[in-house]
Amino acid sequence: MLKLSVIEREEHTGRGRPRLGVTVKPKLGLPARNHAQVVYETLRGRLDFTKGDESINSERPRCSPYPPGATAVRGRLAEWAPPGRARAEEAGQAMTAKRSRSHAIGVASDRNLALELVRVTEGAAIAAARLMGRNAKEEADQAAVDAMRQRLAHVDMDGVVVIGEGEKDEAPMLYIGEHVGNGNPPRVDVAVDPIDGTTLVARGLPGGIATVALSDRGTLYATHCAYMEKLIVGPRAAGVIDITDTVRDNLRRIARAEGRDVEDLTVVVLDRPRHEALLRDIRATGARVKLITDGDVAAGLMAAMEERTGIDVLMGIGGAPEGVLTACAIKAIGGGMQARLAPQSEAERLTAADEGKDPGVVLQLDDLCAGENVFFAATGITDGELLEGVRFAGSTARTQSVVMRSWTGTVRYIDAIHNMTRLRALAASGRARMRPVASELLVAPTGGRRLRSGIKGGAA
Ligand code: VTB
Repeated sequence: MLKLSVIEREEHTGRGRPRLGVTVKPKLGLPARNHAQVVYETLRGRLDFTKGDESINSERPRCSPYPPGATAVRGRLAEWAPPGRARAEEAGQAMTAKRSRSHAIGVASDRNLALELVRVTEGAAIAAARLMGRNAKEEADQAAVDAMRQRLAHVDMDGVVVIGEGEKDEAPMLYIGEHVGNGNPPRVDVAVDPIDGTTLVARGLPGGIATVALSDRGTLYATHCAYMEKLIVGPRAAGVIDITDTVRDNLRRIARAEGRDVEDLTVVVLDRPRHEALLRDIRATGARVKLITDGDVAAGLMAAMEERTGIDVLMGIGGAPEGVLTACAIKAIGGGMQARLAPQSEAERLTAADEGKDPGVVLQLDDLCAGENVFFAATGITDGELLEGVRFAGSTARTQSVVMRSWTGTVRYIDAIHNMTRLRALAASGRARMRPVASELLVAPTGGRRLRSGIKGGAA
């Protein structure tokens, strides 16, 4: 016997009646064809088919009519002949439309995609951490990319990489424009940095993280420029920053907003020759300085989460992709961020010009990330101030991650223990849906390629 749950919502369909929906529970285990038939009859009977409360792909394959997604049912609806192919196709489209609405990213379904993304960053972090301190940046990066890509494929989303490892020709995986996810709604822009701080990981230094962000399709700032000037603060000072103003005046206003003296502020800056004048200006105000060698995504997060980290401001020029990723997290934290493209070479100036972008223009947080539904996840690779790194102990790997969602502003820290013995066994038996990549399972890596587009690094 069929078990259907019928829901009534106050919300209207726009056709003069309330939405009256039917959910056919996947756990019933109906084969795709029978499931399609029930959905079809539901739609013909003028009910709305809804499936918003749970991830179809999270159902156990044995029970689910859907694997590898709702495509099977949609396909069935479209091909199902009686009582008329056209109507069946119509029903198929109706179902797709309903699903798109009910899966509006993170709102109607109240789905927190960041909780799914954390599995992606955990995998990348474990894979990269196996190669910590080997002075092998490319191998570590490759391992993180492999793991991240493998896991992204299982996320219920129709994603396009906007911030990635570079151009398709240079980066065979997670390249800009690559489609990721299983193709189901929601439609999202994806920003990835499988390792922010490859040098840190290669040298076993603190602060390397794996990170991913998602935002509604078309809402992330896309550029091929490599460098960006950034000014980041926490929520209390969000309204007082002005990247076009002097360092002194910015720090004075930030200190006032924080209810502190300028001397009490800590400003984090990438340790680069290009920041000589900036550092002089900061030191002249009496503010404290924290220099980092790499990893300005984590540093930007720390500046925005000043309560927890003791860092109040991030200033200076870092990676542009890192800037967009950071902006996604700042949206959830509620901090303040302004940026400007900061070309460091003639080639980069030409790139900006080709894109029709003026490096003088101030980019506000919403220019970098215009989405209302933004999800961010990061997992520590090496021990850092923001996150602990991966710890291996016999058959387990421990990870620490932070996940954020802009809609609610919730920030969660997630400690996880991964049973590598069991994962290894599942991988060997072919029963793991998400097969761990070689380096996660301590299998010797096969050698890597440098994936990231090579435009950075030419300048001081
Ligand atoms: C920063 C840092 C990154 O790039 O964004 C930096 O956070 C900027 O580029 O970890 P330069 O190193 O050329 O200054 C990274 O170091 C990653 O490449």
